[in-house]
Amino acid sequence: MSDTAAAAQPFPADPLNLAGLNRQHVFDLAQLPPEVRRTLSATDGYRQLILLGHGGRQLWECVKASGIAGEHPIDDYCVQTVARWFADFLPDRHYRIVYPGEQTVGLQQLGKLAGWHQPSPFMLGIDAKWGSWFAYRAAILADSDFLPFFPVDRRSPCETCPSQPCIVACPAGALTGGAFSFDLCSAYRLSTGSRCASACLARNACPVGAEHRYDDEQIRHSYSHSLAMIKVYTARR
Ligand code: B12
Ligand code: SF4
Ligand code: SF4
Repeated sequence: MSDTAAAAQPFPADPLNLAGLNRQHVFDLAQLPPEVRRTLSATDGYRQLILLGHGGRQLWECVKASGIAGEHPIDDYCVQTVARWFADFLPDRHYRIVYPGEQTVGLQQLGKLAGWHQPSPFMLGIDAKWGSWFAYRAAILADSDFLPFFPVDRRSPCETCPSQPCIVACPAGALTGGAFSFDLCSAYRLSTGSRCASACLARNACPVGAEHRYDDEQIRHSYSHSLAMIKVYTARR
């Protein structure tokens, strides 16, 4: 057995999977490119970054079952779950949750490194299993000794998607011309009678991972948050 294997601790994935945090990736901080590392701010004293995400509907079910209410029930639930996971399985390890938090962690860049993220025309990451129905839920600095994970190898479904129904489905034409227009998307989402106030028709039209599409309540919840943020951005301009 190599020194690395002897020092490595097993990654307790099952409790995270049960809690709906069913995507996990461990990075050694030393392996991360400087531009990604910079987004984590102070990393002194930590060896690893643990990236947790969810795919599909289970997380929302867990959040509802937890009874956590408030403005950010998913984030609050995830922070509590991470704290419990460390207390139960890594009680002697130090950790710091950098996402959710105040700073903008490069989550999609981390997703690219983990193999979770392939670009889609509507700017969300996509992969062949979950489609776009996944998100990043926690990024944690830790002085853990897990074996770093290998990236998952899933090709971009967009490269072999002949009719690209997402592009056609966007009522704002925000995906035409080969680049996403945040301005067209936002203007349409904010317009009176918009069909995208609480959903993205392009995302809904993508057939990949359609069985993992969030339920309507979760979609409404998330999209009303992003619509509120778009209103704030627009008011500042
Ligand atoms: C700011 C932000 C937004 C802004 C986008 C403004 C803008 N033009 O960047 C707003 C509020 C509009 C937004 C909306 C949504 N977002 Co958002 N957002 C973020 C956030 C917090 C920061 C992105 C950022 O600035 N990164 C820093 C810069 C330096 O990185 P970057 O590599 O240059 O930019 C990347 C992203 O910004 C992205 N990007 C650029 N423009 C846009 C525009 C949109 C609409 C989106 C989604 C992404 C995106 O592509 C870049 C290349 O990787 C990230 C979380 C994070 N910490 O990364 C989530 C994140 C990108 N969003 C996410 C999601 C899911 C959404 C929504 C679908 C949420 C919802 N259900 O409503 C909507 C999109 C719907 C829509 N059409 O409006 C997910 C994507 C998951 C995935 N599968 O890839 C992320 C990663 C959050 C998470 N916890 O998982 N978001
Ligand atoms: S509809 Fe096709 S091009 Fe659009 S996101 Fe899905 S796989 Fe990619
Ligand atoms: S939210 Fe609506 S306008 Fe924006 S990209 Fe999706 S379908 Fe197009």
